[in-house]
Amino acid sequence: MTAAPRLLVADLPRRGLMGVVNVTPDSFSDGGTYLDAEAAIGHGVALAAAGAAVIDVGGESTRPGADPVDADEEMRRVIPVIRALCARVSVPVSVDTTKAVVARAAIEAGALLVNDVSGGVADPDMLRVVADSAAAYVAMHMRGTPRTMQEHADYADVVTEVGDELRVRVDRAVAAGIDPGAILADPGIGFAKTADHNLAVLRALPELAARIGVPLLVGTSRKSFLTRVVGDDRAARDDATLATTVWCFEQGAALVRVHDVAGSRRAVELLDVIERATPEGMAA
Ligand code: PMM
Repeated sequence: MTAAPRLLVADLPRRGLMGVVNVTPDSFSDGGTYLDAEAAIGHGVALAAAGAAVIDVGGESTRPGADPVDADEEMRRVIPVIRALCARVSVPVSVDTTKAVVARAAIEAGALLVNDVSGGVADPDMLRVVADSAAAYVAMHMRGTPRTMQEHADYADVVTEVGDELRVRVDRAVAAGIDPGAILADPGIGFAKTADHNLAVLRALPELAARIGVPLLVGTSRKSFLTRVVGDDRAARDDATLATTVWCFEQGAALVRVHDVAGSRRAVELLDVIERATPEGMAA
């Protein structure tokens, strides 16, 4: 029998923020900044203090065209950071990996959640490792690999196809023994999708959630499709990210993955205040 999950999606706060720690030389928006373990640990501690509900640690860049990293190098990057963060922060730590051996080592180091951008497709052992360790699981949608995914950005109806493909991945995770209450699905903004596909998916988040049947995690933070609307400078990308974060929460996302936790947290607090406001104004 599989053990009870050590983290359920219901344990996370409503409108939770997943703060990103990329321990990579080449990630999309913060590559190279936190390659040093001490810098990465300090950053994770700061994200937790700023109000992150989960700290997500990744050691392999998933930007379009990125070269793969072998498991030993990935573990060398992320395991010391995960171990230190688990000792120093009170929120759950997740590992962003597609490799079962990395997931297993991360769970042994204290990670409670495995964030798999391949949704169990890249490594045939992944779902079993997650199930055996009673960790929580994020099944993300992608086609191909980060190196090839943009060649697969071809859909007749992106919302239906992403929903159906994700549903299959979630069903496989449940069949492997992962508790359905410990699974999040992620439509994979920017993964095998054009800017138009990303916008169509964001527009249809409630429909996607209904199709898939588990709560959604969404990651739009600083992604290049935003530049199509707001232009390509860093401040504009952060402004656009915040708008999409608020959109995702208002459309029912359970968790949103962001780089700027402090700014997102302020926006979430405002959403909470507006929601609780009475006819007289701010609730006591
Ligand atoms: N995006 C990136 C990496 N990991 N994981 C999930 N679940 N969802 C995402 O959208 C996602 C991810 C790429 O962004 P980064 O390189 O800026 O971290």
